[in-house]
Amino acid sequence: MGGVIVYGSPISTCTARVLLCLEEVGAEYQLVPINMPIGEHKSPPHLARNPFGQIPALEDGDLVLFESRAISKYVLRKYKESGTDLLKEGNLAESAMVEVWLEAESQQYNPAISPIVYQSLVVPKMRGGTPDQAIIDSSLEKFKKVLEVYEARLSKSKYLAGDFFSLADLSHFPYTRYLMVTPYASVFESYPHVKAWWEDITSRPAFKKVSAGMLGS
Ligand code: GSH
Repeated sequence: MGGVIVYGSPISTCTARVLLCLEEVGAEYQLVPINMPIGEHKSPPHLARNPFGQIPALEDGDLVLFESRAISKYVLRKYKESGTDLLKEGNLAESAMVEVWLEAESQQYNPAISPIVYQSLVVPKMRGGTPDQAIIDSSLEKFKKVLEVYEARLSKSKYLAGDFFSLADLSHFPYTRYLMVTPYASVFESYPHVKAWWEDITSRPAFKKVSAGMLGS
């Protein structure tokens, strides 16, 4: 099998981000599973790929990359001839807006949503523990403030960076996909433009395919 190699797990949010990019551009790739429950992500062969001992990592010949958002940009640049342009690098203003909303995803959206998903999904289903409701409640308050900003933005443009689908939208998928299988999915009901945006992006074939490999499908 040819193409790039992704080391990760289809249920991991950061792996899903990279797989979505590969699916969007129609690239040939191989997903090599890393067995996290037995600690394979901390083993010397994987530490050689990702020195932080995390997934995903991507290998393309001699080039080895980690950090899912950086890998995503590499994939989209490598396969730009596919005709799927999710970075808009030919337009200074559009590409800057893609970067703005990618940063918003990693610096604002992700820190607010990830503790909700971790406590309400990962802790009970994968760690056999009891969710910490205080963490969920305070994160929900933070997340609602972030969603207010998103609601205002998405009432002015169809997608986050403008009236075009981009990596900025795609990057929000993995954690939001997991929030939707928690008891807190209903938080989106108060934000109609965010809800419509979510329904739009999840109708894409790449999203359906990657989603099918995630938990709670
Ligand atoms: N910023 C990194 C990225 O975007 O790739 C985060 C990677 C990350 O947190 N990966 C998780 C992981 O490997 C799985 S989704 N966790 C195990 C650990 O941190 O030991």
